[in-house]
Amino acid sequence: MEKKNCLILALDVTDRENALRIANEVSEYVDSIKVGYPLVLGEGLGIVKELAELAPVIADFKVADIPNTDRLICEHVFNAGADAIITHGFTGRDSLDSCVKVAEEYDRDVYVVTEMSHPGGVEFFRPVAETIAQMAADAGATGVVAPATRPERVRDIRKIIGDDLHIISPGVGAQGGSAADVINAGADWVIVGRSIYNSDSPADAAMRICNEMKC
Ligand code: O7E
Repeated sequence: MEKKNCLILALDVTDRENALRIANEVSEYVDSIKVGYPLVLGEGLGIVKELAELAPVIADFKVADIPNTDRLICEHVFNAGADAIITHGFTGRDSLDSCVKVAEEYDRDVYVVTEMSHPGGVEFFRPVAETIAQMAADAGATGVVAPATRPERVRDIRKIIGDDLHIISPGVGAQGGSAADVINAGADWVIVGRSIYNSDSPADAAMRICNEMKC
């Protein structure tokens, strides 16, 4: 993903018409569009190809299965036109290796969740987040997902992965995180959903976040 605006749109609307309208309105401000279960279950995987004409698509399926099933999911998603996939790490190194291998075959990206941004994200992830971050680096992932709601954790995780891996960071706006703070803490991109797609003017909302980050 090319870094221009440091902003990724989380497009969690559930219908095609709204998805394409919002994506069109904000495409000049975002480096990528993250698509997950809400939209794909609503409209099918075909929406990925349509959105990919506007911006690179990150498929957020938080893949968390045995290596063979992970492989099948990654192949489907990359064949559908996604530029990157998001996977969990707690399933272990062999599962992650499987995703990285497919991504290398397709020349696509893999991001691994470390600690999640919501309050419950500390319950189980906190004790293992650093270990997962180290595994992501060892496995050759493109980057990790770390919480914008806790910039200090982004700092901790950056220390572990060094400068070679990217950090993409959700939790800005609706979840209380600040885009500028988390970029200063070491994130490469913020992932923003509701503050943009629920706004009366998604383009203005996206532009404001870009201006705040001065990326
Ligand atoms: O709170 P919003 O509306 O700005 O949306 C945030 C998006 O990031 C939403 O799609 C949610 O599923 C996702 N997300 C988190 O909010 N927290 C996490 O810890 C992880 C993710 C996520 O997308 O993980 C993969 C990047």
